[in-house]
Amino acid sequence: MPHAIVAAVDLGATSGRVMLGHVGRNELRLRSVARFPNGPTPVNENGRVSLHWNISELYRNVLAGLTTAVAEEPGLVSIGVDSWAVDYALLHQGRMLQVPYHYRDDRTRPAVDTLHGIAAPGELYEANGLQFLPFNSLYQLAADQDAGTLGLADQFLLVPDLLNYWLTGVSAAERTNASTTGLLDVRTGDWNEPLISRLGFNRSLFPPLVNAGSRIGSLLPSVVAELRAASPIAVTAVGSHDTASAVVAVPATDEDFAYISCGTWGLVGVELDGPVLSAASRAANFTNEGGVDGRVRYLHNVMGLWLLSEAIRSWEAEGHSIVLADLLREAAAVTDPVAVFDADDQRFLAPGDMPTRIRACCVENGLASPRTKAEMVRSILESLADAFARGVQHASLLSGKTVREVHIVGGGSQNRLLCQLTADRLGLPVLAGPVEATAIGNVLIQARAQGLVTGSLEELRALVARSFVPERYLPARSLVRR
Ligand code: LFR
Repeated sequence: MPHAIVAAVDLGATSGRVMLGHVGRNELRLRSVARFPNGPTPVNENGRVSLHWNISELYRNVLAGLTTAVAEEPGLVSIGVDSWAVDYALLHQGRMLQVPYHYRDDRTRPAVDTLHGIAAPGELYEANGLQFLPFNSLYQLAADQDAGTLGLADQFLLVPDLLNYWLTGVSAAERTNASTTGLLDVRTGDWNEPLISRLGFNRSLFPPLVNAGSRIGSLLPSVVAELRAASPIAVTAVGSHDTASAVVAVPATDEDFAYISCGTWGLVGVELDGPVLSAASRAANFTNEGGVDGRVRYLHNVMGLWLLSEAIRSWEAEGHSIVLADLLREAAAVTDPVAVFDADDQRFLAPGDMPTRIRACCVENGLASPRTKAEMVRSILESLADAFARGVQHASLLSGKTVREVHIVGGGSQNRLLCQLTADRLGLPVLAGPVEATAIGNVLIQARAQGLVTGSLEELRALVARSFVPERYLPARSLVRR
């Protein structure tokens, strides 16, 4: 039975990891070889606090992780990189011009209005099918244009494309992630040249598009030396948008499923063969992002575990020591009703004091503010579960797809209270796990490119379901509303 080893580099907004995947026709095992923290670095920019990714530190950690991977498995045949979406580097003749901005930086505010003056939101939706998020790359590019940096650049590389360029010297734009720029034609999946030129961007900035599963190149000799690799290693394009990789690894065995990829964000939706571009879909702010194998990830961004992690960060900054497991146990024991606030409220996007913002949101909406930490956590989880349930219902209604079960994958699948509350509010079974869905999806697409596994996404998902059996949460009968 053929069997091989590939490495997944998976970069999330709060942590990155390098994982080794052992894959054969009936085998799928992953093990972590490196984990490192990630997050925004605040920097003074003319009196404004700007937020950036520490990209060279991230890359250093990736190289160190890959060095360990090669030392442990000298037969490693391929590497694939995924990360969060929308953020990018601008380069001139291969030289990075600015430290990439973090999508939670608010520099796009004026640019959004300027850009909408050129292309109205309805027209943009018709062209790119994306939900409005103020950080979609096209708004960031408009901000860079106003700042004068875009004019200096000859290349735009999204974060995983930048890392692939540093590893191989090859510039390419992987399609699933490129779909989050707002500059792809939602119907053809190609760069939308008329839109690009109308927005005043130079078409030559954008590298050739490649599909997940294609070979990007070989490691540069300097990287081979750094990793102390003795045999050739390919760099393979995977679903380089982390959510695209996570959706590949949803362990669905029934085709009538919805998914919630829950980490920093909660990405709630269904997989479709074609986009939904109706006025109702735009009003509900649903997105048609590119999936692996030409599928459409029809989903909505819910604020996700960011609400919880940022609340904990605020409490810790005030000197409290927080043990997450204790906090979740206390939240589960809360019996009084708590506020269910709108987890989608844009005020929660930026870093900062989350409990104060949540209380303000409750007061403005006539809800009783949570009084204790346990009530605050319960209120966050109830509000997330509510937003998840609404997201699934909207996705089903707007796309016409039947949903009989809901998969929660990613870090949030470990949060038992959140899984149960979501099942209760939906009145549907929730299947939780795998936690490392993104890395698994990354590994599987490399393995398929190497010929170690074959078949459709459904076949890959069946392998995931056999290898990582999800935990089932049934809705509490008393709460079933539909
Ligand atoms: C999740 C994610 C979302 C995207 C957000 C910002 O990690 O990739 O899909 O909307 O981060 O890039």
